[in-house]
Amino acid sequence: MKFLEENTGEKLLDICLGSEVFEMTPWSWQMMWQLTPVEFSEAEYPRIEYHRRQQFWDPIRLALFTLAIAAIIGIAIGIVTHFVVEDDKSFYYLASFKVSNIKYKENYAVRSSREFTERSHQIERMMSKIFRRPSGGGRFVKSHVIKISPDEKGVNVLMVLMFRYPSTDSAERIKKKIERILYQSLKIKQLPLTIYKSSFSLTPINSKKMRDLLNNRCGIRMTSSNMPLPASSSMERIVNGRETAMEGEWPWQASLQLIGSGHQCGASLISNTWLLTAAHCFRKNKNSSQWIATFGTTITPPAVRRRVGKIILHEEYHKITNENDIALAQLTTRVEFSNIVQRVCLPDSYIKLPPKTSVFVTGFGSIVDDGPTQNKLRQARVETISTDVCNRKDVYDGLITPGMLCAGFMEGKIDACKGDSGGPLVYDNHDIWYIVGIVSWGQSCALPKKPGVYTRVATYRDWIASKTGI
Ligand code: 4AZ
Repeated sequence: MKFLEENTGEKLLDICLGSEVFEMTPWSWQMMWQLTPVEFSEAEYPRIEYHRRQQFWDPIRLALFTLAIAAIIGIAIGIVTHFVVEDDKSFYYLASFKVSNIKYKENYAVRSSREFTERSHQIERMMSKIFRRPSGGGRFVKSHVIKISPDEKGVNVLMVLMFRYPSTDSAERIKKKIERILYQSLKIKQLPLTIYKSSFSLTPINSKKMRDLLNNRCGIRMTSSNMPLPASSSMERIVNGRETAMEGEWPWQASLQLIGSGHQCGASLISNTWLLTAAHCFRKNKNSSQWIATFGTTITPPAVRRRVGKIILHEEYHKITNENDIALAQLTTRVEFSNIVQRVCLPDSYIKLPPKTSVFVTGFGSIVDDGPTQNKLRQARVETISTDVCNRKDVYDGLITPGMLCAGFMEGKIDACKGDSGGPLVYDNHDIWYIVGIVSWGQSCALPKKPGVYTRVATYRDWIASKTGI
């Protein structure tokens, strides 16, 4: 007993907690020392229990226990992945419904008309109100009206709705969810438009059908992510700005290149054959057979490449004053619209952007004054500046004519630069992008009180229509 007391003291416990736990029981101590079995005192019982528990972990039990733990961890990871990391997929639906409190107007048939634009924005806003609920989990992405047609009780609306749900979800199940949300809203929400519930139909469509339907629409970006564009940092500019995050973010951007000399200017796709650019881009060379246009976020490799068949400069372009710095280039073969290549919308001549409106400029131009062309497309958010301010003595001292538009910041830092010329300055109107400016000129790049000067596209809307029919 004494011996055991000595050998089952702290020392034994230490050993038992170590790797030799199965060997170092009181029994094994006893065997080791060739002793006869002994009785244990009351005080020893807990310790004996402890050792029994250790024996409970025989190798099979240990293996089973490990397996069970691994399974639990696996399931937990699966659940977390499902809810947190689950790959979201875009689901598209074609919705059609009757609205009773809209009287049909003839101009609804003209997609570029003010009537169609305003009415479809109202309908799209209403859809956002219905689906962009706090509990909606950001599932609703956007909607676009495709057609407003007459109906004896008002108008018929055809529109596409885009949602993002986990890829494991089914289009039919999502359809039911969408219908439930819509019907609830029709009952409880004060909506500006009266939709007949019985007229509402929703059809799941695939991304190709969605593209086909929206191809009739300009200025739509179909980026794989629908994350909003991050705000630009205070130091951002195409000079020092950020690269475009993904393919398809600026699908109308083209690079105009002289065969053998590479990128010269930017340009914007306004139809499947026409590019809008700056007249000064062709000062060196007006021979269309020497030019090519590429699309995609990198110059090399390009996503799409086309030859240029025709170049039209504005008849009144003045290289000294930079007035009417606008030109058109026609591709020899049309481009297929896709997620990567799309046309931008042309603004109606009535469009007027107030000062300090956020607009984006994109291009492959240099990031320092007189620097090299960038292979990866860059972008910067700038703000419109009123012509009055831009014509101030300390700014451009009266050089800004009605066909020009200033954008940037009075403190400088963010600007387009050499090589961005001819490229787009675009404005986002309810997810539809309009080209409001063409990079034209400026005193150096990103200097204080010397913002970028752009060709004001709205001024030339009729000129563009007269040359292209668009
Ligand atoms: C250029 O030389 C150029 N900062 C383009 C834009 C600006 C200045 C110069 C505006 O093509």
